[in-house]
Amino acid sequence: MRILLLASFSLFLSLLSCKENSSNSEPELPEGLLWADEFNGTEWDREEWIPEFGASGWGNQEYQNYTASKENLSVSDGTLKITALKVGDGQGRGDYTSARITSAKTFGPGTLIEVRAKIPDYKGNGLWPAIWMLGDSIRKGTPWPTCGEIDIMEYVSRSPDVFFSTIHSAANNHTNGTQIGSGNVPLPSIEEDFNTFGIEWQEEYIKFFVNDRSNVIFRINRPQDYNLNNWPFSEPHFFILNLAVGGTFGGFDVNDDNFPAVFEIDYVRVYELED
Ligand SMILES: [Ca+2]
Repeated sequence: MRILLLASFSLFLSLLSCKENSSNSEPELPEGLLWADEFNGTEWDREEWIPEFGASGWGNQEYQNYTASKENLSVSDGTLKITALKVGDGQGRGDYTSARITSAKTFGPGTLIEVRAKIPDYKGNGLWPAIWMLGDSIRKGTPWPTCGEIDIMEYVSRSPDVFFSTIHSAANNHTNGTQIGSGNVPLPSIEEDFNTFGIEWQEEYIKFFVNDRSNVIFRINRPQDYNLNNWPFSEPHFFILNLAVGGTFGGFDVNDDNFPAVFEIDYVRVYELED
């Protein structure tokens, strides 16, 4: 992992020097930063993000069809905008479009991650925006949940003013009710303001926080007898940013007044943690 981080860091340094050569207007990056996307400019970065497509239901009988069209996925005024739209009669598979992107880069323990985002304005049931990570092994054939999943922030509009942080592994996951998570975390401003959702990720634990690193809402420790089934979190994970509509968690009673619904992400930042 450390080798991977160092490799990412070198890449970052070379990217940084390219940027410095090409533009003097880039904002100054905070100290210790390994990688970030500030979503400046007018396009999402095709090298850093991989869009996913389709209306497969995504394992939860979700309604949205993911596209990478400008209507669903765009960058403007310093934020990434994932916009869900109603394109059909409503209440059915494919009746809505939205977007889901995964990061090309992966990250692991020894990092502090911060994602500043605003949930869509509250208008009723049916929206499910999320900031989360999956173990990179899933890209090489390891099935879910053995690959590992870290849900930094999940929100469902049927439960306004709260969010959830959760981890899933082969030993602990929602299919058998053994996932480990924060439960409801109250955050009344979540639909009105930007908030920062983050994790402090070390070999021995993951701490989830909101708005300030000291504001820890949930901590999970690596088990004594750890292995890939109960602690896949020593392995690299990639980011996923998405806005789902309906489904078993989002809820099937979708309020069609929600649309267009905009999930805005100001930045994704990954810092190297001191030992
Ligand atoms: Ca930004």
